[in-house]
Amino acid sequence: MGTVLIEKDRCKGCGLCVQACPSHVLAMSHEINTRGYFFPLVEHPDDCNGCRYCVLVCPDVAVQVEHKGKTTAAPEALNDLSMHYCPGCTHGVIHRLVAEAIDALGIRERTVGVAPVGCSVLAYEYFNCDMHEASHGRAMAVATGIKRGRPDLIVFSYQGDGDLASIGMAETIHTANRGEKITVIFVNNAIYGMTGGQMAPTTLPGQVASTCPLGRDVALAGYPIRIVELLKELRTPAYLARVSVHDPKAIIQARKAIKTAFQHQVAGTCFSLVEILSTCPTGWGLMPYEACGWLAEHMIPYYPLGEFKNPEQGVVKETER
Ligand SMILES: Cc1ncc(C[n+]2csc(CCOP(=O)(O)OP(=O)(O)O)c2C)c(N)n1
Repeated sequence: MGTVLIEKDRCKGCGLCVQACPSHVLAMSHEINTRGYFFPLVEHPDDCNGCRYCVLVCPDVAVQVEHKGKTTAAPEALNDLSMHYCPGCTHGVIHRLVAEAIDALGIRERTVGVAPVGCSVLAYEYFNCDMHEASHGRAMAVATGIKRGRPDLIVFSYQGDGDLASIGMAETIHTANRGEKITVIFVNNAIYGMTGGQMAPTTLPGQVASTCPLGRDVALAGYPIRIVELLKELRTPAYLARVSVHDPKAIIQARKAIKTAFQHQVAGTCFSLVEILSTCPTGWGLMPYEACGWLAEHMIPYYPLGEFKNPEQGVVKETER
């Protein structure tokens, strides 16, 4: 049996933990916390099997579980701050997975992250490692400079789809093609979240956005760009994967892929990139759990998950280039 521990004033009331629990241990409160949100209550404590799904899906690091004498904890590579993201936005989950990978590899003291312009513009506040801000679309150029100047550092960029696949597309293609030894965390939520839900290069055909209220018309806007498939054609990238964070099992896969991408950099191989399908409940106009369902139903068929270049097949050693 497990024990669910909820830091209620950290919660933004998204309810994803309640939805994810296979044993229906949790239910939303009828009172609000100090921030004005409903929060989960442990309604059926005896039914907890310690699966930790609630911990995995919580974007606010507000839930921990004690099971068999072990208690989950927030990663050291994440600062103890409440994040500004909208309720249910999965940027918070992805931050935690990146921080967990940094902790697991013991690289926090020599890691530098590069934050983008987009909803994650304040990522530099949240990661407990050195961070640098880049202007819109230029995160990989900044990361390249840091890595070339200090090859001993582990350098990652954290970018949205507008940042990476629109204004930053040239940086993306050329950084990957040069095989810069950096790790890219690419958060694809199929929309420009920060600026009000405009169409992104990744918006799905027919998907409604604030600049295409009748849905993306591919005759006018073309088809959404599949970044991982595009980069796969280049010779140099070492590791390319697409994962999702819409449910606990997908999050476990995402955690593995993010760690593998960092491991590549630790091993000194080339460019690694993980595309992470992410939700934007506010921009999509959906409840957080509906947004997770929408992602599974609409995004995954267009953006298939998996490793597109893996360590066994894809590594081009320095000497071969
Ligand atoms: C040079 C420049 N052009 C445009 C903008 C406006 N702008 C800010 S964020 C953004 C897109 C953000 O979308 P995305 O990268 O997908 O990240 P999200 O907010 O969805 O996480 C845009 C167009 C800007 N800040 N600077």
